[in-house]
Formats: sequence, C-alpha cells, structure tokens
Amino acid sequence: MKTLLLGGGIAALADGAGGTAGYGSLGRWLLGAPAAAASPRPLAIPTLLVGEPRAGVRTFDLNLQKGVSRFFDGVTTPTLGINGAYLGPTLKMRVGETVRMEVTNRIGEASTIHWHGFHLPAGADGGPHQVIADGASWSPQFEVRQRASMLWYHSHMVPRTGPQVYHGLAGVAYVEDEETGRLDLPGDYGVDDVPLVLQDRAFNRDGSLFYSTNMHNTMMGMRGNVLLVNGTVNPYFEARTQKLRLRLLNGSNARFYSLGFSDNRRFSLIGTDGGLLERPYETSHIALAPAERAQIIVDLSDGRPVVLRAFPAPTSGTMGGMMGGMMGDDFNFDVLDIRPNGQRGRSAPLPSRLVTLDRPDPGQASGARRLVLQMGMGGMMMGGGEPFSINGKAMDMNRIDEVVRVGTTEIWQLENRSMMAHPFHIHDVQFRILDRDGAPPPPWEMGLKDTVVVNPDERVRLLLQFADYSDPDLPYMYHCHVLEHEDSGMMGQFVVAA
Ligand SMILES: [Cu+2]
Repeated sequence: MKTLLLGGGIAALADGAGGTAGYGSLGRWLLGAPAAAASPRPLAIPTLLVGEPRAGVRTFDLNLQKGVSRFFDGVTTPTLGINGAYLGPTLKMRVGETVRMEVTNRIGEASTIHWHGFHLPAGADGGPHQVIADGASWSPQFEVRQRASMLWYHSHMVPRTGPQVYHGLAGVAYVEDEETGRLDLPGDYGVDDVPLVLQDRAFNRDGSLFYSTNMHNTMMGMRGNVLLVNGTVNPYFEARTQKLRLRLLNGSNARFYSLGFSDNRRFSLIGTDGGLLERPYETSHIALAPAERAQIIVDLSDGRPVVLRAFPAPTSGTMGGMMGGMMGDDFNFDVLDIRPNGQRGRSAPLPSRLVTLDRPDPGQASGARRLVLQMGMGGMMMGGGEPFSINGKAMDMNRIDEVVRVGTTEIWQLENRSMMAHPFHIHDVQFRILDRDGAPPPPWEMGLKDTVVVNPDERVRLLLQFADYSDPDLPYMYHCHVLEHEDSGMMGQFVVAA
C-alpha cells in the first residue's frame, strides 16, 4: 500500500536540499518526521464572506498577507493567505448583482488576484496585466453574469503564480441564482454544503514549504506528498445530515486526482466548473485536474463512516502517469474522513433534473482557431528552443496572440503534441466541450467548463461564446493550469475586440 502518510500517522517532511531533487528524489520525502504530526483534525471550513453593501455594490475586503500556519502539531510553516494565514474566505454572491473587490497586497512582493471562471471585463480579470504592487490596492468592480457555480480566485502573477498559489494565495467563490436556489439541494454552508480545496504540498525539515523549479519540478509540475484539504492535514468531518454536498476544487499546482470513496459507494455528480449539469450523473469515481471543480452529493443515510480518497488519476497511460509510477509518486491520499453523526437530519431527495443547458451547436460558430500545446524537452535540456509553448510561442506579455470579435461564437481546437496531459484554462468564458478526437464528451463533461484536460496526442474541440465585454487593448489569458508550465510560458493572450 502506497498511502505513505496520512493513514499511518507519519508525516514525512522533505530534506530541504532543494537543489538536489531529481528523479531519485523520493528518498528525501521519507526522511524524519514528527510522530504525532498527522493526528486527525477537524476539517477547516473557510470563513464565509458575504461582503458589505456599499452604495448598492456588494463589496469584499480582501487582504493578501503573510502568515504562519500550523499544519502539523508543533511545527510552524510560513505561508500566504487572504484575510488569514493560509488560503482565503469563501466569497458568496448572487447572479445579477454588482460586486466590488477591495484587494490590498501586503505579501512583500507584487501579486495579482484572478477571478477564475468569472465572465467579466478584461480590466477586472486579475490576470498578469493587473499587477498589485506590494503595499498597493486594486478595486475591480463587475456584474455577476453567469450560472450558479463554484468558482475560485488565485494569484496570477507571471512568473510567480506557482509559488504564490502554492504558499496559499487562493480561495473559493460561491455564485448563487434563483434557478438553483429552487432545487432544494443541500445548501447549509459548512454543514451539508462543504467546499474542499485539495492541494498536495512538500515540506522542508524546518516546517517550511518546499518549492523548487528545477527541471524535474518544472516538467512534472510541483507536487508534494502531503495533502492539505482547506489547509488541514488528515481532516475529519462530522456529518449531521443524510446527504452531503461536497464542492471539490483541485487547487493543486500540478497533481491530477481520481476521487472516490473507501467503500466504493456511488455518489451523484451534480455540477462541474461553471455550473450544474442538466441531471445528476451517478458514478463511483471522478477525475479532477488542476483548477477543475466538481460538486457531488453523497448519501450517508446508512450511518457508516466513510473516507473520501484520492487515487492517482487515470492519466496513467501518459508520460506523467508513467513517470509518477516509476518515482513512487502515484500516491493514494485520504481526503476526508466522514463521520456520520447519530442524529442525522433529513435531507430532501435529489431532483432528477437540475438545470437546462443549450445543446452545443457547432453551426453557431463563425470562426475557428487551433492551439497546439508543446513541451520541447530537448530544448529544455539543451537550453534551446521554447520549452513550453502554444503554437510554437512562449508567453509574451507584449504580444496579443488572438483577436476575437465580441458577440461571436467560435470553435477552438486544442491539440496536445507533448507527452503529458495539460489542463487548459481559458479566461472570461464558460465553454462547452464539442468532442474529443471526434467523439462526443462523456456525461461528466457535458456541462459548463473553464478548464479542460487535453491528453497527449489528443484533439479537443470547444465551443466558446464571447457574448459581451470588449476591450481593444487589455487581453485575457489562455494557458495550461499546471502552474509551473504556465509560469514557464505555456500561456497566450487574446483580446475581445468590438
Ligand atoms: Cu501543462
């Protein structure tokens, strides 16, 4: 059994000799550890922030700050957080209202905050062109124009997105609307509606986070051997209802997960990145790549304790999976030990229909684009070429790669010509997947998405609608959400022009 840490009560801390980590780096993870370090703890629930009405605008005060976290007993870890030591509050807002974010940066270096999955003007997007200098503030304002969903926010500071998110600059957003409110889904925050932010991390012996961008960690993306869930190591949750709605975010820099329960029980997937599915999809496992979200409903009416577990994702046929296996990097992680309480409250039955979505019609598209993802590993080792590129080009802040017309619908074909899977994220829109290598998407990919996995040698076609918001100068980003790939250049820029 390869569950190294959490179940066994051993937390392995890394050696700290960052420069030496290579293919044989597993050893450093197995060195010394405080024995009681991973004793079970109650799951941390991020503070729910509903903002304050100021002149009719829902206003959120968000302070990016340095902090000290205690992930393990008796060990302190310097981290970054938003209104706290690690991660940020859950921002709750409703479709149709205007929100304003008062973001102040006090982390000691420049940063940005990107509203991931939000449809908004480019100037409010929080990408690498909306830099907030250390000590400065930024106050974007926008109308919430999309479906009820679980979105998120995180640093997008080129080329420091990887380390800043890794240290804690991320948080969750709940967008609600009337259509979804009427469904009677579990919705009591922190009780039967629980966000779970999954992040794998590596630690140095002194308790600090281990982060390195040596060639191996850049290529594979930075991975760790300890799973944090909402910043909690080895968490448990006492369930007080028959049904539990878990809103999962893969907030990891690079690791893909396949999630299921310890007793293999089935559950219902009700939503993906940008909103609910048309109907619940019953399954025993779901895959979640970095930046992807899933909302699931699990039935606990049998009263038995159960563990939500993360298995290596089924990218095993790929180079990433193979290398992970070779390196002993194909961990199982216990995500959450769910302990049903004896007096569980009744939950409403799950509706058979959830929302109505348009059938994606490629006939609506007036344009098509092709984005080819490449990793030039030869170039990386020999120091030539573009190691990470889209259409042969590495990210350049001063180059607009694509110009889209506002009010149009387009088909984007993503082609992966590398040996690793890339979770591809496009700003501004929630898109639909038309097909993978010509085959229609599976039921769990039929909803609204902002991040899509493109497997090696695969072609994925997306349908994107650029309904409104134009800006001739300020671009949106599209990029791989393995943050080390993004920081290394697998990103491009598009403007939506009038
Ligand atoms: Cu990638």
